Amino acid sequence: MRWINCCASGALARGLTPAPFDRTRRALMMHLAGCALALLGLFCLHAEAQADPPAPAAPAGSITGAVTLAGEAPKPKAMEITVDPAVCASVPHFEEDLVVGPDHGIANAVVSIPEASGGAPLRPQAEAKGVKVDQHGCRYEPHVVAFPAGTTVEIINSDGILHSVHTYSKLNPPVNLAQPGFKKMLRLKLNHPEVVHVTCDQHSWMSGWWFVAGNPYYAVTDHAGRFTIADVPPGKYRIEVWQERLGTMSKPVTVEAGRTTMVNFVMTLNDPGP
Ligand SMILES: [Cu+2]
Repeated sequence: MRWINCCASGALARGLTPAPFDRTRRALMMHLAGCALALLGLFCLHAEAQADPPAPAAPAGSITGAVTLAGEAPKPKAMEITVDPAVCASVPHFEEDLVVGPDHGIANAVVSIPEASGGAPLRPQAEAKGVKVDQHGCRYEPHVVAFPAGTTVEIINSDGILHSVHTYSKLNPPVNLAQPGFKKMLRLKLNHPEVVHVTCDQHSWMSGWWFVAGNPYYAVTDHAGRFTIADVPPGKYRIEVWQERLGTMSKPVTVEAGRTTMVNFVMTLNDPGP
């Protein structure tokens, strides 16, 4: 018991001169009691400090809405499959660069919050999650996938024929990797936020997009163009939508604690195509 020794030696150091045994013992006992009280006080202070809860963070908000097309949607165009038809023509092929669903909703657009504008700082990077992209019937499933930088994409070859994974990117090193039928999976890590186009040199119609986000605040629109970005810290931001054919548009948004903010985008097709 080091503290008893410490207190006892403290008592002696304070000039308790050798005295009859009971005097010394009483003085020592009183001093020990003082030490015990002081220690108790310290414990109490410590316990109080531990019991003190941290200041609660403001509850997050969320953003929800829809991305729609102004005017009539172009009719989906079927594609002619000329290579490996036994496998590639096993699923229907339509151009997927603009997929419009009910109520003009645009599927496969990516809504994100690229930056804060005077609001709460955004976490720079989300925890990387496993992302899978399958090559099935010589098309990418899903056609558009979004994930945070630092994620490793698993590229599956469920077709069992030769594909190649040819990426077009600026910040992440572009690759052109053959993936023969026996190679069921390739892994590719993407460390930098940007939009990456993925194609296949064997099947010219194959086209996919990987949206590498710089933070956890993004969502891919569903078949009806709807999206939700949850758990956004309250603050002012710029929210942006990207669509492979229509480009990008952005607008300011204010997220309030514990509330859902509605944001809708109406995109315009300037080039209706042939
Ligand atoms: Cu291919």
